[in-house]
Amino acid sequence: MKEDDKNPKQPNPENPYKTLDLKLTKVKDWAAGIPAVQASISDLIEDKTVARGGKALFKMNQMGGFDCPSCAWPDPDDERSPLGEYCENGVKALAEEATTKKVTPEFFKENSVYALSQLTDYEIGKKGRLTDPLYLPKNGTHYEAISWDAAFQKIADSLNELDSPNEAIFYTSGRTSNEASFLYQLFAKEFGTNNMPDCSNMCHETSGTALRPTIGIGKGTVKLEDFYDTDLIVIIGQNPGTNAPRMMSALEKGKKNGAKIIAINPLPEAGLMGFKNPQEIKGIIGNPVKLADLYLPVKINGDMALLKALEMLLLDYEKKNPGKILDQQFIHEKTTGFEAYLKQFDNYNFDQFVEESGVPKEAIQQAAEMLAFKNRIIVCWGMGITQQHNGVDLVKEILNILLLKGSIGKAGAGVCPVRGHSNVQGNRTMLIDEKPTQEQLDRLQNYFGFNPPREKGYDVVHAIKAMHNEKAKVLFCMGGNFLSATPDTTYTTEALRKLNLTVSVSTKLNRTHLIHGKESLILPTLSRSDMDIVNGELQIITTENSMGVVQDSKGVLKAVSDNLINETQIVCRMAMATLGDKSVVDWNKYHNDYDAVRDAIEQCIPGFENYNVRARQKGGFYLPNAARDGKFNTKQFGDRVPFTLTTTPVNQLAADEYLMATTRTHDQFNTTIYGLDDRYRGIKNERRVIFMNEKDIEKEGFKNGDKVDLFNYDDGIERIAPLFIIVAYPIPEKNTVTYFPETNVLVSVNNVVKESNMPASKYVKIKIKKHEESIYERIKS
Ligand SMILES: Nc1nc2c(c(=O)[nH]1)N[C@H]1C(S)=C(S)[C@@H](COP(=O)(O)OP(=O)(O)OC[C@H]3O[C@@H](n4cnc5c(=O)[nH]c(N)nc54)[C@H](O)[C@@H]3O)O[C@H]1N2
Ligand SMILES: Nc1nc2c(c(=O)[nH]1)N[C@H]1C(S)=C(S)[C@@H](COP(=O)(O)OP(=O)(O)OC[C@H]3O[C@@H](n4cnc5c(=O)[nH]c(N)nc54)[C@H](O)[C@@H]3O)O[C@H]1N2
Ligand SMILES: [Mo]
Repeated sequence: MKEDDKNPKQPNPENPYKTLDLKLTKVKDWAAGIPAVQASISDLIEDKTVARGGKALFKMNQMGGFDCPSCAWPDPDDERSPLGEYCENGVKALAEEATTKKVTPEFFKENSVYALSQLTDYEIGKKGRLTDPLYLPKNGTHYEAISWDAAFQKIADSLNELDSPNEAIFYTSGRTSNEASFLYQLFAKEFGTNNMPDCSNMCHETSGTALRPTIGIGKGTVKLEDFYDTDLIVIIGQNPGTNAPRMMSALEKGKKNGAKIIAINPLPEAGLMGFKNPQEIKGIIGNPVKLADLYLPVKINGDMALLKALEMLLLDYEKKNPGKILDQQFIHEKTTGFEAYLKQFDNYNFDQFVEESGVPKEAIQQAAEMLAFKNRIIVCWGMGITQQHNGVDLVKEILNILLLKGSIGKAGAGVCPVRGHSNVQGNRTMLIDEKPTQEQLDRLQNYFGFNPPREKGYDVVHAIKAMHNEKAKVLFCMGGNFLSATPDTTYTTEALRKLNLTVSVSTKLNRTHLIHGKESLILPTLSRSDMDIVNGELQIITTENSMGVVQDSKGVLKAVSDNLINETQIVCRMAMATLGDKSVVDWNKYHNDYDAVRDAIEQCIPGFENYNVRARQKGGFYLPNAARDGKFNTKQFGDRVPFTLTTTPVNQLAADEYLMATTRTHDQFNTTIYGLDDRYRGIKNERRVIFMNEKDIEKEGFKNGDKVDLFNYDDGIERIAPLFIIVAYPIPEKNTVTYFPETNVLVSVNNVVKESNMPASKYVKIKIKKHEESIYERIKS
C-alpha cells in the first residue's frame, strides 16, 4: 500500500496546477488539409488502435455504419465521400473509444481515488476503457469490483430510502441513443421526478428558450442542402474548424455556388478564415480556399451592439431604396410587433453601438451592405452566443434580422444553432427535459398508464444548488463528466461530496468518478462504435443530428470486455430493481428488444410514425419542422413570429478587470483531453494559457510568456485559478480567452444566462495578477 492510501487526503477536484513546456507556433489562417490527416492518423497510432480504428473509420458516418460520436453535424443525405465521412476530430473521438487499453478492477486495486486525482484529465483519459462495474464503499479509498446485480440493488436501495423522488437527480450527457434516452426519462418519471438536468443546460438551452416561443420550435430550421444554395452565411460565436469540421465542407460547397460568408468572433479562428478539404486530393495539396469574405472582430459580448448597428444600417438602406432591402410582404404577413420594433431605433445612437461592438465602422458598413442586398441568409451560432448572460436576447436579435429580410422558412435561409454532442438533440426529442410540457406528459400517461410528475425539475445549475443545500441526495449520471463540465468547481465539489450516492454510466474514467458522494458506483457501458449484441443479434440504435435527421447507427468494434452492457439494459435493470412489482412498464421486454422501444417511442412522440422501418432506410428520415416550411405556431403569437425588443448590455469593467471567455482547444472534446496542443491557435504542449491583447499585456506591465494567477470575485467570494501563461494574441482589448475545464473554477454558479439559466461561461469577469508561489496556500485556506 502506498503512503497516501494509508492517510487518505481529499481527492483533487481540479487538474494539478503545473505548466508543461509551452511552445508557440504560427497562428493558422486556414483549417484541415494535410496536417489534419496526419494528426488524425497519429492519434490512432499512438493508441495502438490502427487496425481496430482504421477499420472502423471507413464505417463512420456511412450508411449502414455508425454515427460519429463527436459532433452533431449532419451527414450528406445523398452521396457520401468514399474516403470516409469523417474529420480529424472525429478520428480522435474514435481513437478514444477504440483504444485497447483497459482500466480493470486490478488497476483500481493499485490506484487509489486520491492517487488518480493527482493526474491531469489528459492522463486520466489515456488510461483506457472501463471494463467492469465498480463500487466505492463509504470511507473507501479504492474502487472495487461489484457484480451488476449488486450494483443495481445498491442504486435501488438508495433511491427507495429517499423521503421524496425529488431527492434524486438524473443527469444526461449527449451521446445516449434515442432508445436509451427514452427509457431513461420514462424511468425517472415513473420513479416520480422531472429532475433531469442535461448537457443542453450548458449548451443550447439558450437557443431553445429563444426559438420555441418565437418560431414555435426550439431547433434550427435549415437542412444541409440549404448551405449549398444560399446567398449569405453568417457564423457568429462558433468555431467550426475545431468543433464541427465537417461543416467546413458544406461552407466550401456553398461558396463554390456563390454564397458569401461573414464571420463574427473575437478570435480570428483558422476554421473561419480558410479551408483545405482533406477529403479531396486537391484539398490536400492545393492552396486553401478563402472562407470568410468578411471577418468582424467583435468584443466579447459586443454582439448585441453589433447586431443593432447592422439593423440601423439596414433600415437606413431601406429608406434610401424603398421596398428593396426589407421583405415587406413577409413582415406584413408573417410577423408581429414591427411598429414597436421600429420605434426603438428613434432612441439609438449608431456611433455608440459601433464603439461598444469593438468592430471598425467600415467593416460594419460592409457587413450591412452584404446583408442588405442578399435575400437568402443563414445564421449559424454556437457557444459564443448561447453562453453570454444575455444569450436569449442575442438569439432573438439574430432572429429580428432574419425577419427583416424574410430569411426564414424558405430554401437557403434560416436559423442554424450548431448543436454540440452527437445526440444531444435526440435526447431532448426523447423527453429528457426538466420541464416537459403537459401534452408530452399526457401522451406518456395515456400509453403507459402511470401518472408522471407534473412539476418542473432541476436543470444543471438548480441541481448543483439542490445538492449543496442537501435537498438532493442521489446523483445518477448517464454519461458525461458532471464535475468538470459544470461551473464553480469548488462549490460543485462541496455539493457532490454531500450526496449519499453518485452513479456514473461511463465509457472512460473521468474526474467526476473521483469527486463522489458517500458511496459511489461506476457502471461501464458500450460506446457508439462498439458492436451492441443483444440475444446474439447485432443491434442498431438511432440518433438525431443537428438538422433533425433521425438515422440508425451500428457499431463495428468488438467490446473491450464481455462484462459491458448497453445503456438501455442499464436503465431497464435499474428500473426493475428499483420499482419491482410497482411498475406498470414492461422493462423486461425493453431490456431485450430495441424494436419494442422504438414502437413505444412511435406511440408517445409525434414524428416517429413507422419508426422501425424508416430508421432502417438509407439516410434515415427528417422529423417534422413546421418553421422550416414557413409555418409558425406559438401559443402567444399564433401563426406570426414576433419581433423582440431587447436591451443592449452595459459592460462596465473596472480598470483592472477583464472579460474572459472559456473555450475549447483543437485537442479536446469537452472534458476529454485528446492532446495538449491547440494547433490552429499556435499553441503546443500547454493548456494553462490566457490569450491577451498586446496592449493590455503592456498596460499591466506583463510580458508575453509571463506566469499569472486569475481571480474572480462574483458574489463577494474570491475564486482563484493559479498559474497561467500569457500568450499575446489578436483579441480585442480587455478581452481574454482560456480553456475549460481548467477555468471553470472561476465561473460562479450564479453567473447565468437570463431565462435559460445556463452558466454564462463566455462572460466571466476576472482579474489577472503576477503569479506568486504563496497563492497555493491561499487556495487551501
Ligand atoms: N472537436 C470537438 N468538437 C466538438 C466539441 C469539442 O469539445 N471538441 N464540443 C461539442 C459541443 S458539446 C459543442 S456545444 C460544440 C461547441 O462548439 P462552439 O460553439 O464552436 O464552442 P466554443 O469553442 O466553446 O466557442 C465558440 C466560439 O465562440 C467565440 N466567442 C467567445 N465569446 C464570444 C462573443 O462574445 N461573441 C462571439 N461572437 N463569439 C464569441 C470563441 O472565440 C469561439 O471561437 O462543439 C461540439 N463539437
Ligand atoms: N467553462 C465552460 N464549461 C463548459 C462549456 C464551455 O464552453 N465552457 N461547454 C459546456 C457544454 S457546451 C457542454 S455540452 C458540457 C459537456 O458536458 P458533459 O457532456 O457532461 O461532458 P463530456 O466531457 O462530453 O463527457 C465526457 C465523458 O462522457 C463519457 N462518455 C463518452 N461516451 C459515452 C457514451 O457513449 N456513453 C456513456 N454513458 N458515457 C460516455 C466518458 O466517460 C467521458 O469521460 O460542458 C459544458 N461546460
Ligand atoms: Mo455542448
